[in-house]
Amino acid sequence: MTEDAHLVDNVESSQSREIFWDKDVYNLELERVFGRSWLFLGHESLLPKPGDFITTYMAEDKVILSHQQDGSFRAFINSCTHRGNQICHADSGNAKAFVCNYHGWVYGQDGRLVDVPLETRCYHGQLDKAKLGAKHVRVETYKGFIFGCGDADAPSLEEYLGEFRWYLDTIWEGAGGGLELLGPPMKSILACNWKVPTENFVGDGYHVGWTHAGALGQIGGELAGLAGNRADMPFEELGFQFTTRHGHGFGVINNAAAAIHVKRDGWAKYLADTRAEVGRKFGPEREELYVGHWNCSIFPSCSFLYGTNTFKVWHPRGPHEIEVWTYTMVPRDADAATKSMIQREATRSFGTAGTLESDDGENMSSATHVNRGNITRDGRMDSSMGVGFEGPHPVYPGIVGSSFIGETSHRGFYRFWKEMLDAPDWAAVKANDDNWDSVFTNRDYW
Ligand code: UNU
Ligand code: FES
Ligand code: FE
Repeated sequence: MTEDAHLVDNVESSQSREIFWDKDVYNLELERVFGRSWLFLGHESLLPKPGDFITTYMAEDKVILSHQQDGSFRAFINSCTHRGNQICHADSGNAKAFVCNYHGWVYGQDGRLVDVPLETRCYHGQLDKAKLGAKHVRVETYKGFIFGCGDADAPSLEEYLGEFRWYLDTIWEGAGGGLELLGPPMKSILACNWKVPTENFVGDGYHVGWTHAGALGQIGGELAGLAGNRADMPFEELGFQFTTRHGHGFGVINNAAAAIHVKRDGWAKYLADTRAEVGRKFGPEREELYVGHWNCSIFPSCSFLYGTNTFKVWHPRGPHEIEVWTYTMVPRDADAATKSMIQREATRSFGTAGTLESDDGENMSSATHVNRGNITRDGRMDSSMGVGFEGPHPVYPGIVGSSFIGETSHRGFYRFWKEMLDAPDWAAVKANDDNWDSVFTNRDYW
């Protein structure tokens, strides 16, 4: 199924429609993509105190993320090692221990099995509690963002983010205060494959002026000129697209950070007040990125719009459905009024019932479910926009596409997705580190 260019053809820049529909592809993704990647679990700001916990998912696996007494974070599978019942049913809270509803087994904040009702009487001293703790997954954090990974052989989170940290630091560290996430997340169900929103956020600059034409016209401001994708729009000067080693990527619209926000005084002032410090720390190119609008995906299933400041996880629910979790991303050191203004505007535009969110939803389910047709699902999809108008750049890491409207970051995402499906283990992925970008052929573009 994966040994050739059938699912993803990097030369033709096309993908089989099976990638959105086929159950075997999905099962392989659970193992080889979700089972081996670093997956977003939460942000320190969502569980600030020892004992604080949140429950979330790593793909279809339920997990508890728990703030330890020593300040570190641990994550373990939210399923009792006795008869498999879900251990914790709360979304979040502060707990000394987690008690299973079914027979009362008690797990500590660290996931160890600490107490079993009637232990001596019924187990006759034969139960080895040390072996029956909840199953742990690796946890690492980067600038307050907490990720989990189910593969002991995966590289560290920092290596996994790789050169993409050069970009992330611009906003995840920014002028120095960093970011926090406002929760609890809004939750909704979309009838689509998880890769449709991921590819949309990683680099679909093409749909912005078309799908969102009405909303952009209403909002007005910097992006109103995109509405309708007219021939006279400032195409080359709009921005760039980026893709990196492990499929993470984004598109940027220059000078448009706050463009989707109608009420934006506090946020626009925060950016104006802090951009010079970002320029001093990170240089002029990243100062420009800091005041641009980003549509971004972190491989495989975490996306955000910087500037609009919506932050999303696409939890897969089988090949044809996802659960969308939506947080708001705000600067930690902004004042309370600015944070709540950003949260209101992010919710208005990209919350569950947001104006732009609902523009996208129907396309996403349609692009998935149309493939139920036997003739349709046999076909392919095209992502060739801007092939050759991209390449390695003297300043920006990874591969850089020449415009915000292109499919450079789609190609980078699917290139790595295919690499993960094909690779027997992380050692095989690492073996490609020096030539991963050879599919982007125009070495002299920049
Ligand atoms: O819908 C989007 N992904 C988007 C909207 C991206 C950039 C600007 C506005
Ligand atoms: Fe692109 Fe229809 S025009 S999916
Ligand atoms: Fe959109």
